[in-house]
Amino acid sequence: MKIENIELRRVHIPLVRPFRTSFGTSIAREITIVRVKTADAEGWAECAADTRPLYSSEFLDGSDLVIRDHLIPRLQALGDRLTAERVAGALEPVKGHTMSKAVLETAILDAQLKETGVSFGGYLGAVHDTVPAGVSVGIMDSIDELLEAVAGYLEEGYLRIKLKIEPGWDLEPVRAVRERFGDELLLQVDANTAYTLADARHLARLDPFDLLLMEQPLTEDDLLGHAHLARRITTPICLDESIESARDAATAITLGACSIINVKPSRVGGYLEARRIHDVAAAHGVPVWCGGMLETGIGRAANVALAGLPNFVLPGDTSASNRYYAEDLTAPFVLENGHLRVPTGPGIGVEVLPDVLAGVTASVTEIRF
Ligand code: SMG
Ligand code: MG
Repeated sequence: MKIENIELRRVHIPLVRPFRTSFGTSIAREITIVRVKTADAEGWAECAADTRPLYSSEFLDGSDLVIRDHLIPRLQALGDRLTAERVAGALEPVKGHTMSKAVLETAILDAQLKETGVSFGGYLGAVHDTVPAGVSVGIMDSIDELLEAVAGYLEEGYLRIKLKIEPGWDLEPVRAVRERFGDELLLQVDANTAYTLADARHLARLDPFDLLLMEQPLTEDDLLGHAHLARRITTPICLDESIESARDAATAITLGACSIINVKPSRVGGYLEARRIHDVAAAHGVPVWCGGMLETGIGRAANVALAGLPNFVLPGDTSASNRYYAEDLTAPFVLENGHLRVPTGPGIGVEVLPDVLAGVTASVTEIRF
């Protein structure tokens, strides 16, 4: 495959409402969108790195620099031998930086699939036309505000609710949501590493609420801590931040550190590694679901395709466009009976809207190949 140029575009898009997690509040997404141009196609992807290194060590300005000075030169060195399947190997000598690697592999894969007329879902092995949608609900100022937000999402048709938790915002919001919306509601929590093993007894107090899972209670490199915690609570533990590769997944499962995995392609270096995690988990009988990083339609399209694979058996954080943005960068993803439709067109299967993109663009850097 011959690339003509790669464009790095910094965009700034306001969120429809602030999103608060245990590590901070987002009121907008400032991200880099990558466009790969070949003679016959344009491939698109978005980088999940946030302006601050709080979810993981990666952050936007650092990511742009790594992409420009350390990753793209390694792809240029491949010349015409470059394919999406060769990206990860070429970038392997660079340690870490999974989000920066993922955005390049994804944009190149999109261009490659568009050249050959294959959809992401078809390439990855999706077996479903639609995928069930959950929604991630941020930490709020009051329980009343939370209940109102959850009620609104359930009215829209969301099939599962995830509550962000932190010390001081855990038992009460979970109890309030259970009492108000009943035992049938699919409910889970995400701590984004806010607890320590010393909180085990406190976290066990969530057990009676019959949660689907507790996501990433402890810090990301504490697999052993999660394994200990798993023996002290009955709520299944799901790992997010801890899993950056299929090897991590195999280790965590073998240690008993998790019994469910949140798969985010951006966190693990791209869709090829994400599919390997799906496969490793399936081989162990461990269910997975597709996480989210507040993606625009560009990233969402590929995530929804991934969520169509057979072992994605739990609803994902793959919500509709209007959960995030008043105006998305693609035609909006909409809920249909609580589901999103897997795009079927070539590549990511959605078109980027040029006028909307131009309106949110802060700067563009073009790198000739
Ligand atoms: O895309 O709907 C979404 C966000 C889902 O909660 C979500 N993501 O830890 O799972 C997670 C968080 C990380 C992003 S917070 C800005
Ligand atoms: Mg998470």
